[in-house]
Amino acid sequence: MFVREVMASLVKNSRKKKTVQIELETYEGKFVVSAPSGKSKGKSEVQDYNSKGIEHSLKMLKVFCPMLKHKNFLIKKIEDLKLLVELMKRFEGRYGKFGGNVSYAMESVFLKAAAADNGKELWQFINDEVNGGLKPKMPMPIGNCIGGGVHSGMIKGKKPDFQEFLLIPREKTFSRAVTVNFRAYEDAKELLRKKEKGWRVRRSDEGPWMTSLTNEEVLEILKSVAKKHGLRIGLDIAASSFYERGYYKYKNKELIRDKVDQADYIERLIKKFGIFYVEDGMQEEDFSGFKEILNAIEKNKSKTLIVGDDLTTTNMRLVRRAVSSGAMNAMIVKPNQIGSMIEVKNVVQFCKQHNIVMIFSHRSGETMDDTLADYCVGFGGQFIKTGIYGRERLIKLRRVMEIERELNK
Ligand code: 2PG
Ligand code: MG
Repeated sequence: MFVREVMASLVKNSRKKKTVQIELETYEGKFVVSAPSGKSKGKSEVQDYNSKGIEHSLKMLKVFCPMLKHKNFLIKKIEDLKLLVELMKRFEGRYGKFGGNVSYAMESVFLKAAAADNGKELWQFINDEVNGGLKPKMPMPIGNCIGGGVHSGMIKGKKPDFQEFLLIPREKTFSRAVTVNFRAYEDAKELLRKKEKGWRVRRSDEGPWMTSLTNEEVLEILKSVAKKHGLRIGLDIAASSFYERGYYKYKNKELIRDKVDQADYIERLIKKFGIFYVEDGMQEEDFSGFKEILNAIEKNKSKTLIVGDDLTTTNMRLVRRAVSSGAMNAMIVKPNQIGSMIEVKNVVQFCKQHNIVMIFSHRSGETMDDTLADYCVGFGGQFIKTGIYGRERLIKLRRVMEIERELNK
């Protein structure tokens, strides 16, 4: 694969914040990838840009990108990114770190071009390597329906303490699942209007409805739309975001829970509302708290997914620890948490060996990039977590639908 040109620029994400975009031109065409950005980040995530900021990363890229021009890369599998990674590392040795968002975008755009060079789409290129080219099983979407926590930081006053109230279809096709989720999201709007005095249409970071109801009031709404549409319900508690010095500090309603109370509370909610999916139910360093919840649901023969996100940050060391300590049966994969596609592949293979369900996830700050969809299908993720509403979210859902159509031809 012969590099004709590589260019870096800054574009705005869904929060109107700057993020990096890399464009690569080869004889096969032009390829573009831009990086998403998180707000409720795990402590162990790699830094997204150089410690001097995104502008500094861009300055470094303006020097680095021309150095790639006219170079030839032979990329037949993900590991072949090594040459590119080495060049970046050597450059970083002299000028400081690019940051995980830069390496994510750079490696991804090279993979896209490499796929085309091999006459494949990105999902195919990865599926051929990771899944021996077998026809991939379509994921199901996990859609953010009602929001709270730090993602609703722009509203003053009350909001649910949990970050995301999620809808998870169980349909034969991905496209049907997307339609069902959207209908349920619209129904949730009407229920919010009925239940909350003075409610008006407002959406937070990833497109979910904003509300000042409590966690449990929102769960009642979710339960009722889920029943009507045959959906499962999920939560991203993002517990680290309201954990302070040993305690979970709830604001709506005001209450302080210690570790034992928190685990009990989550277990009770799972039972009461028949919750199928709980992400980051405990703060990110509490592997034993996660384990307590997982043990309790297994004792009840429940199939609820106990999901690590901030707990694991797509980092092999933490994933190993979480699995060996029995803390989770599912995890979030966000490539820019680790900023290395070789690491993502290692994590995926480890999850497959240990029957850990994989959820490929967007970030709260997103762009019009749909690479996540190809990664989810190619790596064999069982779920893709995005919003239900908003063009940066829909573009990823549409891409999965496109792949589904292609596969069913
Ligand atoms: C999460 C994500 C995406 P952020 O916590 O799962 O919903 O949020 O991108 O802000 O880390
Ligand atoms: Mg999360």
